[in-house]
Amino acid sequence: MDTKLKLAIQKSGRLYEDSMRLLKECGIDISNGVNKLKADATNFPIEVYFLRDDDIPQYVEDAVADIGFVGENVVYEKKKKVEVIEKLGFGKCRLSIAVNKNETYNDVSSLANKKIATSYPVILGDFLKGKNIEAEIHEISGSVEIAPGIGLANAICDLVSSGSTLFMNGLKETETILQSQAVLIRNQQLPVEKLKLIDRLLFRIQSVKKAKN
Ligand code: PRT
Ligand code: ZN
Repeated sequence: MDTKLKLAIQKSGRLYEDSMRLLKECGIDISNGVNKLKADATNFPIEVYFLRDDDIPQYVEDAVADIGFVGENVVYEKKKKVEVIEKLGFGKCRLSIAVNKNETYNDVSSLANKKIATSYPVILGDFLKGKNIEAEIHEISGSVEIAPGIGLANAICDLVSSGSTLFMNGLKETETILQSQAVLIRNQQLPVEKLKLIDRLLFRIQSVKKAKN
């Protein structure tokens, strides 16, 4: 059987369109089947799996998928054994700390003994540890920006792109703890035939990126 690369991308959401566009710009045509769990390329040995972004690092670590397109924020939060091989230039955002706009905030020490709501407890925990700050991390899965307004937390740590969500919730951004964009990740133990296919894909991705600069 011919070797095929198994690529995991987000099924729907902020990375879906750009992931599909990048493949197209790389000259890879995906036959968009009715069953959108899996699709084949017609002109490159690749098959695409459509998954929730949070699951992509695990699938790649387990070699269910060989490679994936996913946000660095998810890669660093999940701490799976995968290799980051290329920044893809889309899905740009930052993971930031924000507090009530009227709150005094001098520097990270202002977070000491505060309660911080986030969906990124691992990255936030590492950041606070690195700064020697003791604070309580309150993990919530969504609508993080309303936490200070309803008295659930004193601060939040969440993804920001335009900043309008923070603004609309009366919050101000005080620290950026991670700059993020979509990246190409790969399993750490791939056979040489798959590595060769990744090199072919990577060459095309880099050409697309160069053409845009
Ligand atoms: O269903 P699934 O689990 O796959 O999707 P999801 O809902 O977890 O993720 P999704 O589609 O919202 O985001 C996918 C990825 O896009 C993230 O992991 C980031 O890598 C990237 N990305 C880029 C963003 C943003 N920009 C972004 N602005 N992800 C989320 N946001 C949210 C943020 O959480 C906040 O609620 O947008 C809001 C802030 O936006 P602004 O423009 O108001 O600042
Ligand atoms: Zn998700």
